[in-house]
Amino acid sequence: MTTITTPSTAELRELAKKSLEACGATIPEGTGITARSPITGESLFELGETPDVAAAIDRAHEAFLQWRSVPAPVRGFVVKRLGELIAEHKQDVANLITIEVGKIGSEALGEAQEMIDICDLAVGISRQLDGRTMPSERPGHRLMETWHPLGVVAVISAFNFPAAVWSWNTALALVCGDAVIWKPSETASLTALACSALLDRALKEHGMPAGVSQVVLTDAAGASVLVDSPKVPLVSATGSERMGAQIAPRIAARFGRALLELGGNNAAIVAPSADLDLAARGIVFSAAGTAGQRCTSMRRVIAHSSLVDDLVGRLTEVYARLPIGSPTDDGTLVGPVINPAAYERMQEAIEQAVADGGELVVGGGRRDAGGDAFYVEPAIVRMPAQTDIVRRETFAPLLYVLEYDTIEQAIALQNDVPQGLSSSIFTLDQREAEQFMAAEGSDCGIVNVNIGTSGAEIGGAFGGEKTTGGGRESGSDAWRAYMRRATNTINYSHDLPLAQGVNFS
Ligand code: UN1
Repeated sequence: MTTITTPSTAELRELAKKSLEACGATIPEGTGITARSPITGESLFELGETPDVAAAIDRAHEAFLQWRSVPAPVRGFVVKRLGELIAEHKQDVANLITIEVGKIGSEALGEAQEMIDICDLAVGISRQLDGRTMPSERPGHRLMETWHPLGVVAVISAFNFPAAVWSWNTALALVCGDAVIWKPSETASLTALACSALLDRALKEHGMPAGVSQVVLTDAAGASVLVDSPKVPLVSATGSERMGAQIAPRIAARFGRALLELGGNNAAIVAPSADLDLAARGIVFSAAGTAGQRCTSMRRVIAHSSLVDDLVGRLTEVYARLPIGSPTDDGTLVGPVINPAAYERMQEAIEQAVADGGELVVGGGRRDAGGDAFYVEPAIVRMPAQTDIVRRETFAPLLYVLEYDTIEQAIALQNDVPQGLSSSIFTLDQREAEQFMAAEGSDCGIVNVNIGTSGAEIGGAFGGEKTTGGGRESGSDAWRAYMRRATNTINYSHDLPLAQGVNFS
């Protein structure tokens, strides 16, 4: 095993402390939650659990009653300030993301940038929470709709985007007039404390109620209180399909709304006309970047039989020299996976794929950094068919390669998985690209041409179909999920004509 050198846990702890302090965050005293770094695999701090999630809901609800009456553009000022504070503390937030989830510097800064971007977008939206006006069938009447704040929104976020996913939800929910309770992943509490401290500051500077934003450090039992509370009209949850399947029926049973962003099994089709250099670069970023731990990470390549050998050859060459190491080193492109379980699941998936007739072409080994830190070599497995293991999401840098002969076959393979988040095609043939984006093409929420599956901008709606959960966050009109719609019929005449020509006199 090649050895990896990392900073010491004491050094990471010191940097985390400095970054937290700079953001105005304090570590809650007590026990219950352990902050750990995948860089060394050791614990950083013990944190106190939030004792009473139900009380946090009550506080948020109280604050909501005031916040909903603040004009939306004024709510936008708070979000604008949040964006400024994140920009000011971009490096601090990025440090915490690197320390806690192992992202390389550029990707951690990219995540902080994504937060600034969504704040900008939300500020603009705060002046555009528009409803439609429709013609009424009755003379002297007007028909229109008004969008109102919804209430308390619970944001349950995963470890892999420990800050950005909160900000997508929160920036929009705030301008929409909602209060937000954030239940971060237990593996990313420090990042959550820093980000919520910045929002607390923005709220305070604008004289707004503190209860509008709260973070609860808690486990699945604490999350259940949010999921089951009738005082939480919307639960926006990012995580595994298993988690989604557990909470969705419970939210539905109380007629709450769920915005789910669950698994992905994202594929790229590489067609005969593809620019192979571009395709290889796009694939490597999406499949090996973030150590394969994005919902949008590329898990499958579906390559035309005429070029599959060439493509696999190119990818193998790049994979063999990918700089794997501590994310605190400038040259590193692949940091650690989050925990030992992630490594084990990757090994099991490789074993199963090989048992199914697959060929491990490159990677899969572990690089020793000592202890419980897990640095893995991104792997490529060529598969004879899309077997069960390929149809499952393994949250690690593991890429399956399949081949096809006709574009119809390729699209059928792309769609023949339970998940429906992101997809892409590398082609210079416009017919093929259009076919892929058409109704009978990719069934995913994100359908790209000549770029990989990951790295979406915040301007578009983000989310996917099937077991991905159907939710849409971030740009376009995703804000509507955070509001309730009232349809208004206004009679400005002296008569009372009834709709559908009904006569009642
Ligand atoms: C996620 O992995 O949960 O499109 C979100 C991307 C990022 C967001 C990923 N903008 O890869």
